[in-house]
Amino acid sequence: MADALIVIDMQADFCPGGALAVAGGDEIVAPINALMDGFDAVILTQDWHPADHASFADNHPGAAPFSTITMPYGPQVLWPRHCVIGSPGAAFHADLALDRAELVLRKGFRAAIDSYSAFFENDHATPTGLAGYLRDRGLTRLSLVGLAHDFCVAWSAIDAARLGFEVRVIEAATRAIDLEGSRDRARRDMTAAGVALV
Ligand code: VGL
Ligand code: ZN
Repeated sequence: MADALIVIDMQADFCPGGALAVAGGDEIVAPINALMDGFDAVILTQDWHPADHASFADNHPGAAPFSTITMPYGPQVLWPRHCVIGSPGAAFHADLALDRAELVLRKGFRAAIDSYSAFFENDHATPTGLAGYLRDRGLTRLSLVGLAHDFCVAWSAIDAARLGFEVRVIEAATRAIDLEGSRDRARRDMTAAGVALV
C-alpha cells in the first residue's frame, strides 16, 4: 500500500487572470508543492479541451456561461472557453513543481463529452485509465488537492471512493468555484461517499 498525491487541474486558466479563474487558486500552489515530498507518488491532472468542446458556452449560440444544458449523458454546466489544447491557459501554473510528477493525466479531450473526474468522463461510464494505473502501482491511498474543490476535485474523490480507494481531500489545498451552493453540496456528497475531508 502506498500513498499518492493527486493534484487536480492546477492550470493557468483556473487561477486569477485565467479564463475560468477560481478565487484564490494561486494561493494553493506553494502548499501543494510543499506536500509533494510526503508522498510515494505525485500525479497531476490537466483539463485539456479541443476548441469545439461541448462544455464551452460559446459553442452553443445564445447560451450564457454558467448556465446548465442537458447533454445525452446528463446535465452539463456551460463554461467560459478554458484549457484549450496547447494554449497558455492550459499550461500548469508557472510555479507548480513538476519534477515529482510521474504521470500527467489529461482529460476532457473528446469534443462531445466533458470529464470533471480524473477517473470517468461525465457519463460516469467511460474510464480514463487512472484506476488501473493506480492499482497496478499499488497506490491505494489517495490524497486529492487542486482545482476546483466543488467540480473536478469532488467528482474525482467520489469516483475514487466508489472504486474502493482510501480517499481524502486536503481542503486547505483546494479552492471552490461555488456556483449556486456547489461547495456545500460537494462537501456533503463527498462525506456521504466516504471521502475524508481533512
Ligand atoms: C473544471 C469546470 C470545467 C475543474 C474543469 O477543474 O474543476 N471545472 N472544467
Ligand atoms: Zn474543463
